[in-house]
Amino acid sequence: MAARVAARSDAIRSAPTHTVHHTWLRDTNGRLVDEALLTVMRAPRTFTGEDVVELGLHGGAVCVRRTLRALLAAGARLADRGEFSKRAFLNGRIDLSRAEAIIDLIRSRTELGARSALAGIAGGVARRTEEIENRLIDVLARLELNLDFQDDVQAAGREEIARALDAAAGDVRELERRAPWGRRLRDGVTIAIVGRPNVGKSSLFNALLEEDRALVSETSGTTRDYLEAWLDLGGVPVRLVDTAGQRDAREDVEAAGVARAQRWEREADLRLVVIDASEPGSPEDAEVVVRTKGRPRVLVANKSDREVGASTSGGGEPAGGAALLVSARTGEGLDELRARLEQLVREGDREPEDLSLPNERHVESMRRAAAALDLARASWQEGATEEVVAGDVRDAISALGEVTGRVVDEVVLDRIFAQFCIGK
Ligand SMILES: Nc1nc2c(ncn2[C@@H]2O[C@H](COP(=O)(O)OP(=O)(O)O)[C@@H](O)[C@H]2O)c(=O)[nH]1
Ligand SMILES: [Mg+2]
Repeated sequence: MAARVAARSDAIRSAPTHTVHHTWLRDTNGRLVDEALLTVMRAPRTFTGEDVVELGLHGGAVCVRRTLRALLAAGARLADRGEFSKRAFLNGRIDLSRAEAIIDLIRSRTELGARSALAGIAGGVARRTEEIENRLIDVLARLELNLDFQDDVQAAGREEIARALDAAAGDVRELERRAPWGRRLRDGVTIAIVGRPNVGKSSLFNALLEEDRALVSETSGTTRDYLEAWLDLGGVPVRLVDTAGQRDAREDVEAAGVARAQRWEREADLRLVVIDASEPGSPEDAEVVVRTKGRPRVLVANKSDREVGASTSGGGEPAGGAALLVSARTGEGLDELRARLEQLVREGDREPEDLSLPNERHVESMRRAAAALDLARASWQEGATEEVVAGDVRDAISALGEVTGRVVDEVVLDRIFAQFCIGK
């Protein structure tokens, strides 16, 4: 196919594997399209395990579009989403957990997320589950053997099998326990900045991002829609959302913004509730504090640089007794705020040393494997027959086999590869 658009097509057709060739690309009408470097890689040592040609083009969207058009006219077709990875999987070049880790790497938003994805591509999760599977296959073999032996050997064997089942269940659960970190790194955590107008939400948004993203103004109701940006807090990708100040809106557009702010306030994983330190006793501040009570939140009193009561009558209880005093203007308290947010998004967890982190699909398989192993242990202790216990062990092995895709159904495959972008 590539030879149809490339000059020196004979040389390219007969090129040895893993060689790079300079060439000119022409469309079917013979018009020059681009100058390119063409890499020839022949099966089986390629990503998909099939013959592959890669084109290195001059940058720019136009070159790519023209080359693509020429290739399509010459009879090529566009790949489906994830088609290359799916072929690699079907040809046995990568297992399913590695294919998923490729998606994780492409989507990663923090250094830690990328490191974890790379650990997955290197086979971290796959190796652990395969190792447990192998031990369980040994247990199966022992169960078979046990049937053929006399009583004293059998007694020693019984104990060993019980221990092996215990250890396997323990190891599966240990892997499963890392799942929250996997979820955190893959999905990120959403923090919504909420409060009444003019308390400094947008100023804090900018200060946390260390860039001027949101408009800041003395005029109330400046932020109408919401704004979002990604932030790295201790390795966790955080989607920070700046919302419109909540009040009885004067016009439709603002009312729509307030409705969105309310939705963020309800649905975010964590709320950064901002009140004005210079206006203690503000009834609107008291409202947001009460409204967000009992939900994950950090209360901050902003404008700590200003004199208290500068613009109100003062008096009454300060709305946020336990609020962290900060100033978006001077930066006071921001390090502490960052540290507090970081601790909350990590839910107090230190990151695991081994960054091979199972995803939700893996966890679902691991739960079933652990449950089957629990059954096997219980039956074994109660003196069930080898056949019965072997059945449970086989269930555990096939559940674990879903992680690498050794045992997997077509629907699951389609769902996984549909998450890829085209060209991967
Ligand atoms: N003195 C002082 N003024 C602030 C501080 N943070 C925000 N402001 C001012 O308060 C006004 C409203 O800020 P803005 O971030 O737009 O508030 P928002 O409506 O809650 O998004 C602007 O005039 C800001 O300059 C602060 O820490 N100290
Ligand atoms: Mg604002």
